[in-house]
Amino acid sequence: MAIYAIGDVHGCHAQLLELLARIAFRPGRDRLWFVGDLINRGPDSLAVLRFVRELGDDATVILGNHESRALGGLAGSPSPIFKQHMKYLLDAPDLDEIHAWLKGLRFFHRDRALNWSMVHGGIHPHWSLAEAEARSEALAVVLSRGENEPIAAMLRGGGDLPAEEPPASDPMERLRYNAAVFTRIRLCSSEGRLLWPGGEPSPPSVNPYALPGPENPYQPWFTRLNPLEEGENLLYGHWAMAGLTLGERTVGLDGGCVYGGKLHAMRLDDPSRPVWSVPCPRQAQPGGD
Ligand SMILES: [Mn+2]
Repeated sequence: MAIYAIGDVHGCHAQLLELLARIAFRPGRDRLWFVGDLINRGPDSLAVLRFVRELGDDATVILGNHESRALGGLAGSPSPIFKQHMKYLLDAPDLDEIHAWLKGLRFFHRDRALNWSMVHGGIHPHWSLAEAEARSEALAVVLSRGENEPIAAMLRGGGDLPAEEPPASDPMERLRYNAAVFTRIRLCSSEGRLLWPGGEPSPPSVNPYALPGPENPYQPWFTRLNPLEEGENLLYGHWAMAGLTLGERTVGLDGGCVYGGKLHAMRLDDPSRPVWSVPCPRQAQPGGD
């Protein structure tokens, strides 16, 4: 058995199949980890969803901000822009099956035997992996209950995300903050305050999507991370403008495939961490989440 992690696919079905051919993926024997954002922006999100879902136990998938947004929209009253972006999903004859499958996915995955964890955006630098697991479970409970109102509130978008964790007296906003951290975190101050795109006014020099310069008060979350438990490693996606980021303990796998970059796979159960990459044509303009 081999275990491969795959970066943000964003509907690039043909490139996913090409990458699986490149790694000589063996269904029923090998395992695939997907860092989230299977869907949107690219040409064939529905084919990617169906393909990955049909992999069954061969695939471990976590929620990206795009799947989270899909779940939030399906639970609430979808905006016109949501209906436009997600028309392929809303019109799909197998929407109910896909929706049920998405609701069963987690925001964070940890494999203690492999010593790898996986998240789409990241974790708050002050959290331990155990704390991230607990927070992810609390979110999964709300999804598994299947009640629309709390799911819509928990996964609500908007530019009003707080820079710091809301008080315990506001449990729903806490859940919403945790879901946003898992799927969308990028920049963090030395005090642990988060910078959200469209959120509180950021220093004019900060592009919330790009890697900041060294003088910037906001730095990537993974550079401020508490030391991970001995031997533990953390895999993430989401940061297309940073591209493949091979850190010692953290690995960023989003190669911006949908923006004309690459779709990457990395073998997790091989200490040399080999990487395979497939180039992709540009299907969308960079910028945004
Ligand atoms: Mn993303």
